[in-house]
Amino acid sequence: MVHWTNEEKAAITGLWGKVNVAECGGEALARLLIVYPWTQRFFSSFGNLSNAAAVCGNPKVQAHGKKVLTSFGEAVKNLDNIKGTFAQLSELHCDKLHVDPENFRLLGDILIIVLAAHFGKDFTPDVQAAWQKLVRAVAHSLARKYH
Ligand code: HNI
Repeated sequence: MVHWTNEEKAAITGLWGKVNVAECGGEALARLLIVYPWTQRFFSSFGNLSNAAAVCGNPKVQAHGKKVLTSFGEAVKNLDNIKGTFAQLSELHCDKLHVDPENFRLLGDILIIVLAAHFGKDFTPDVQAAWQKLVRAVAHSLARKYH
């Protein structure tokens, strides 16, 4: 189990309270699809992903990004039980969707970049360190049911 200091918990929940989930979620998924184009193969039903502008303006990408970041928010609410929180989603991504778990790590790092861009100086090194730990824990939990 991941151990959190009170400072880390405060850094995570403090920033999360200011996150625009639709905006940051949409941007994070769009950037994942653009920066790592092979991730597009999971979203062949989403329509036009032919270039960066198409990806960013694709309503299905935006909606799914919001869904993913909303779900990520469950980790923030359950910092002491991230594994349990994502047990079912881990099974879904593994058994049904066959998403390579490396992609969870990539999305986590992209999310950090999106948060840094949105929050600028407020995204201090301490806040970043706590968030890096969080995105790793989420990626780890989602990858848990792979075998
Ligand atoms: Ni992910 C569906 C959460 C990362 C590919 N994903 C979901 C759903 C949630 C979710 C919630 C909806 C489940 C349902 O319908 O019951 N995904 C998350 C979270 C992360 C994540 C919390 C990481 C933080 N997913 C990824 C990554 C990929 C991914 C990195 C691929 C690159 N997810 C999918 C696909 C679906 C999906 C594909 C199904 C989409 C659809 O609706 O067709």
